[in-house]
Amino acid sequence: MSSRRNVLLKVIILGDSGVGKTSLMNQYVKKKFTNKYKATIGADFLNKEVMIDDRLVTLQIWDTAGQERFQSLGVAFYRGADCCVLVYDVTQPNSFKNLESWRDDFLIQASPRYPEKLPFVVLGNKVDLDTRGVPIRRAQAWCDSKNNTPYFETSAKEAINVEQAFEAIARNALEQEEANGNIGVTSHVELEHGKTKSGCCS
Ligand code: G3D
Ligand code: MG
Repeated sequence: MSSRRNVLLKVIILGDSGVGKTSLMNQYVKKKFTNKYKATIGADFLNKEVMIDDRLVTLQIWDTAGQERFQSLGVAFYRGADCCVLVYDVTQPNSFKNLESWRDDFLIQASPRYPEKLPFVVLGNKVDLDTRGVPIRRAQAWCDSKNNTPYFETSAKEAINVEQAFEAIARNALEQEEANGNIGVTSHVELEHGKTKSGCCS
């Protein structure tokens, strides 16, 4: 193993069921769009190494496996998150309205040390569809009103803006980690694809 210091940044993806969270993660990490993720059980994460300027970081991207339907993700999911990605579906106005409660949930559960530097990025997904239900101005205005949260319109299906969005997510997460002053080595953290077991249904 190399002795290189590698920063591990935890990123969590929140939003209503069906907005494309799993698809976005897979498009970004594996460059694939399929709909064969349904069998996953428990919280699941994927790691991706990225260079930010001259710094190598590992993004550990946490996805849910359907528990978001019940808004019961558990504190381990939120703990230590450096960036929270809020996803909605541009064709589903309700999924946009619910961003507010996903955001509140994150703030309550993760209680970031510097809430004024809120580590959020918002993604309006499925822009490849022409049945848009949320005007871009409305989404942008909401993000502006939340400490100028970065906003991207994406398509996991067509790989539109996914790379750009995750680059912003990585930068945001790194800034958050640096602000908290707890940049460390990832010595004991499993860096391969991993799972936390929910002990259910396997
Ligand atoms: P989730 O993880 O937020 O629950 P998924 O969402 O990633 O499981 O996606 C839910 C459905 O939306 C899937 O379709 C998936 O293929 C589709 N989807 C995800 N992203 C996009 C996108 O960018 N464009 C379009 N057109 N569809 C997308 P199914 O049919 O399997 O339910
Ligand atoms: Mg999913």
